[in-house]
Amino acid sequence: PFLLNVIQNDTFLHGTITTQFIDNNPQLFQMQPSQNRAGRLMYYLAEVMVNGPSTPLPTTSKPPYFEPELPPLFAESPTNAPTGWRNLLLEGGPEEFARAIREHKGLLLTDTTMRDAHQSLLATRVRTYDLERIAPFVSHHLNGLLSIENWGGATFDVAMRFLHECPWSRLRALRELIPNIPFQMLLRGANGVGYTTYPDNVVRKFCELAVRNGMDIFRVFDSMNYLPNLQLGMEAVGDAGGVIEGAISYTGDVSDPTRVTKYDLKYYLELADELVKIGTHILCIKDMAGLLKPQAAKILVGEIRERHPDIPIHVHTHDTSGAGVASMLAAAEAGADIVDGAIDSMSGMTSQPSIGALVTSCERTPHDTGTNILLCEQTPCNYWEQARHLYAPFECTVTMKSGDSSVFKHEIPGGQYTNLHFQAHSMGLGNQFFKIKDKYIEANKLFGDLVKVTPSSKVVGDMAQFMVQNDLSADDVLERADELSLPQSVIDMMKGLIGYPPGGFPEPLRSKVGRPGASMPPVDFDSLKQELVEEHGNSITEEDVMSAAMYPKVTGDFLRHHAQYGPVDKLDTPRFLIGPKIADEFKVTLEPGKTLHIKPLAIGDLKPETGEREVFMELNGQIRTILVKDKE
Ligand code: 3PY
Ligand code: ZN
Repeated sequence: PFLLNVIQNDTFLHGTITTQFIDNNPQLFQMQPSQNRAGRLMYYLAEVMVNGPSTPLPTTSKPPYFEPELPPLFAESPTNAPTGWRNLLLEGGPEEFARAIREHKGLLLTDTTMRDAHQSLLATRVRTYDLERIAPFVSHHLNGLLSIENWGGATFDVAMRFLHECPWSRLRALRELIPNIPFQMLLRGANGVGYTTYPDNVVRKFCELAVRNGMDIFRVFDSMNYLPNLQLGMEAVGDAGGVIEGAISYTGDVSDPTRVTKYDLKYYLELADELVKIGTHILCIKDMAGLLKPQAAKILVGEIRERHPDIPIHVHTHDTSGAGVASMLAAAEAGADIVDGAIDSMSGMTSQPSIGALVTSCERTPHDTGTNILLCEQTPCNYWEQARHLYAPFECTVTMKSGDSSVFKHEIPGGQYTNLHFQAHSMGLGNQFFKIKDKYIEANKLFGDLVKVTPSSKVVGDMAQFMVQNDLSADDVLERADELSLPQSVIDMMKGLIGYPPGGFPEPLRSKVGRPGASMPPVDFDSLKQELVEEHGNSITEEDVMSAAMYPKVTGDFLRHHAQYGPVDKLDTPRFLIGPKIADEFKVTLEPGKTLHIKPLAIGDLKPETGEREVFMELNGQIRTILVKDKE
């Protein structure tokens, strides 16, 4: 539009311009948001320079302007990556893959750095940009990993909502750079990658598209271990051609015989039997809060191993209490094939236990991981140690200084623990965090002792906060449930919208709150697509339609943001978050061979008549002026 405006101007066309032409016609030289990617990005940068971050920064910490260092890559092309477990999976299919895992000597590892670790430590904010930079190194040097967890859980929502980037593009980009290591995602059963139950056809189509975009292994769980929901997710994965990893979400303590609970060893063993019966390729014990003590791991894994000698067992934990490494070693001893860890500098506390600690602890034992520890210690660890600084505004360690063995009592899952801790501190109630933990325990009891993991954990957390805010005891809630304005999530859960816990919900709370909801009609993808095309144009893909089926509002906002501001995922993280500095030249690579050189020059004075400011920037050597409304 910049050029068009000028060359369509009559005075300009008739060659009668004077030196005042520019001064008299500033509108012709001002860029508007446009279709052109460079123009839209310039508009984004100008907007952030004038009005501040496009995504909320929860703390005052600022990211430094630097790029984490990478070693010179001697073999960076994905086409000459060494073979890994994915080659075997692609050749043999899921059953053969599972067989090979069982036959493998030594402990196998899943690296969660690209999903759960940053979900637990950095509020899920790690951007595709920083994942892509380390990806070639991972592909070439960590090819012994059984899998990389890099998608699902909260990453889907956060990518669009806060990072203004497309989760599907992230998956494709990483797939291209890491062709040899299986990718793994977290699927919340019938809740897909959302917080509520979706119609069956949404979950099915989601899995199809995920496989088509490069996903391999699907860890399927249900927040209540509700078998029909698990089964739906597992069948959807199987039909899509993915590896089914049915998960038992673990709570309580199977090593404590004095504990009277519905989640005893028998409960887990029966669930394991069911998951095997409905065709899981791999069986996962998903210890989302880090409650599986070493002794419990030994009992649970040992028993399952005996009952199901052919099924690979994969154990996931969080290191909240600090017992994570010990538990994973005990799981390995008892017959687990695969455990989850995170690169050292992204491990510990509410994240996964450190891969470095796991690898070194297994050296020269029957569980030797065979992973090259030196590389593991050096490059990815250094990279993530530096990259974490870019996410300083989201860093959990701003408030959280240590692990917490009281997790064995309150049972708050890793990611949620970080969130609640952070929220308490940001409301100035840091020294009241213990109250939240206490109410979390009470709320859980009110609901009849739930397995707590997204979304059931969110409901317990909402209830705990509600009880703290309104100074309510469990008895108060029981007496007055029909008159209190309980959080919507609580009401929805009681109606059965996210499934049913073993034994159902306790009375009288359930009848005071409501009845199970009606079953849901399938989503009509064609008409949804049509609606999206009408609003956002012809470039809508099947993947966009799926995003909209799960997150209608978030997806709409994301698509509008993209139309207005372009591919902001191509900006480095500090400039994406807080904008560029004046006079500091930097590069943006839109695609190989298409690089923009940008240098912000100045921000003009506020124009009182319009409330706007001009931002002057150099783009590939040419001066551009961008007009931005100052929202102050
Ligand atoms: C998620 O569902 O996002 C989880 O990480 C559950 O553990
Ligand atoms: Zn987890």
